[in-house]
Amino acid sequence: AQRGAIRGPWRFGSRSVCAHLSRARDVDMPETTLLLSEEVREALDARRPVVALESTIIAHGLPRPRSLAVAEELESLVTDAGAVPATVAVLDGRARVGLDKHGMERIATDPAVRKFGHRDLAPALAAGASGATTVSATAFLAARAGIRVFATGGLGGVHREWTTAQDESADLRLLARTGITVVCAGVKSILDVPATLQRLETLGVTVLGYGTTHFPGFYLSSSGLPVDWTVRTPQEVADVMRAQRALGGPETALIVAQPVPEDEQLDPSLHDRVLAEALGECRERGIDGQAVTPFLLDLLVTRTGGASLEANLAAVRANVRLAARIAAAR
Ligand code: PSU
Ligand code: MN
Repeated sequence: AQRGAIRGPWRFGSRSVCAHLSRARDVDMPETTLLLSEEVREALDARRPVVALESTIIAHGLPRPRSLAVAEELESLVTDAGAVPATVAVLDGRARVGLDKHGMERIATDPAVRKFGHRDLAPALAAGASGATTVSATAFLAARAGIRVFATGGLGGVHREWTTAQDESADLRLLARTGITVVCAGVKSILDVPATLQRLETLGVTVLGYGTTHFPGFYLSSSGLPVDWTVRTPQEVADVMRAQRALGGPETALIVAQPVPEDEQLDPSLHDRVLAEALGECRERGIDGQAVTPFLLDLLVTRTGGASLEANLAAVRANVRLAARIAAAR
């Protein structure tokens, strides 16, 4: 395919969008499909640091109405660190990279906002639907826009009942084929963490522990499992990103796993007790598919008296700050 070519009946509104999209391998995406906010487009043009943020955590991962304040806080953390935030979502059938205040409010407060993984994007766009994007959809759209760094809380992964339910988050497969650096606190501890790490190995996704020799445990600072590589500065992450690009080959994500600070983690014994209860209730109530993760996260918030929410927020805040520093490192 012609890189960056303008084809078909679509019209690209600006050359800069073409330039960013020319990173994409063989498909051109018209500007009407992927809308970059003015701020994000300018920053990418000027090669200033940009950090992508997902919206599922805002719409379905955190309790309302606090989620709106959190969404705004996360964007400010990026701005304070000298980078431009790009929260990703689908609104009225348009994939948006960078939301305005109204868009952010809709994601945080409108109960009709759905949860879109990567596979939901095409039908959502065709139907004119609105939804928050998970890690898989966010990483995809951010990479398409030319953004290299993305921050979230905990990735999706292999669920504990995977032998019977085959529930493995689409996050993993998408990250295996998308060139983006994802800063996270590991994978959500509601998952089968060893099985998820094994899948990441099989899929060829590089995992770096940030300031740790152990894979973080989302709400907990450590999952108890070792990581093969440890980095200690944003510059070291940027060096790995550069080496990854220099090597070429299939594009895969780089996972930067940063532990939630120990004094902000959830008490491990409380975590284990409450999680066991929540998993039991999820099974009894027959909750499945996309509903599993929001159900478990929400129940944990209630049963820990809000402590899991504080640990989740502490992890996300730290990840957003680190992502901004990585985006700024060359
Ligand atoms: N990180 C958080 N809270 C969340 C999520 C991540 O701190 O709610 C979301 C992400 O959007 C992730 C999704 O992609 O949970 C995983 O959902 P599932 O297991 O249905 O793939
Ligand atoms: Mn799932």
